[in-house]
Amino acid sequence: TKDWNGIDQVVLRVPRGASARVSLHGGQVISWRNERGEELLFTSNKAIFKPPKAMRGGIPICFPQFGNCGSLEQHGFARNKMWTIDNDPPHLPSSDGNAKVSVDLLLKPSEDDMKCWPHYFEFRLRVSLSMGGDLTMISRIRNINGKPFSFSFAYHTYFSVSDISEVRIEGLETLDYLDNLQQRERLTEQGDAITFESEVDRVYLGSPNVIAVLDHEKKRTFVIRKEGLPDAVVWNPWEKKSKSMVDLGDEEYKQMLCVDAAAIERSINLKPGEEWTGRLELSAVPNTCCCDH
Ligand code: TA6
Repeated sequence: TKDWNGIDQVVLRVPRGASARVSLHGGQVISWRNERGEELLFTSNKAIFKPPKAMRGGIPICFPQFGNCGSLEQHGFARNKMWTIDNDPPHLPSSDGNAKVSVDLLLKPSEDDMKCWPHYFEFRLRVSLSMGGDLTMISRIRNINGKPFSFSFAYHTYFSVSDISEVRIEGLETLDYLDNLQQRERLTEQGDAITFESEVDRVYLGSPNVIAVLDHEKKRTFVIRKEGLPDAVVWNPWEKKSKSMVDLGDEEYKQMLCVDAAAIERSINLKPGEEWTGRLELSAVPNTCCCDH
């Protein structure tokens, strides 16, 4: 299908009705719906659909750099480039036996990109996106016989929540984190769950591979399962920062929460011929009970 600027999108739909939609601009997932057709990802009403800028929301891919700790644009170039569909992807057995629909997207270097990152011509980034009961993204980055290079990576996931003040994150307790609001100072999480009363912008280090985002009002829990992604970014801009963002409504911070499976603290280094894999599996399950425990 075509999208807002005539840019190709791929829609994955499973018989039970769940679906996902990914744009070839940036390889960005821009919609993930459950079997009842409810949208599970946040997209700003003021999102700017104007390539090369990434649209605010969904799941932008941050590569080869997270944030602005490097020489490249914020979060690297991958989310601002045109990707292609691999029509003959390597077959991979589905991990849980569920019927899945999938698509493989490729980011290949282009002539004019080679200037912005010395290794641009030496890597291939493949994202295998599949829908079963859950949404699975497997990114594979290969150094195709160039010089060794290193990178950081994140699935910059915008979850749709009913009211940020009714949301809690479980699984990051006791971890150290870098606080982007305090010059990336290294602190330790004290709480028994993360709740939100103000702007939060943190990189949790060495996080476990399962994180739960509980939306009390929607009686829904997002379960994040990750492999090869040791860190987790938690971000909500809150009111003041939202007002300074042209592509985010003043009140929209209440309906969004970024929890990004990431590899940030320690860059990933690839020698020629080596490949890295970062796997993300998202599911949205009804809260078993609505009691606060
Ligand atoms: O998610 C962490 C973060 O680096 C925040 O500091 C904020 O800048 C956010 O990403 C959004 O970045 P973007 O480039 O998508 O506006």
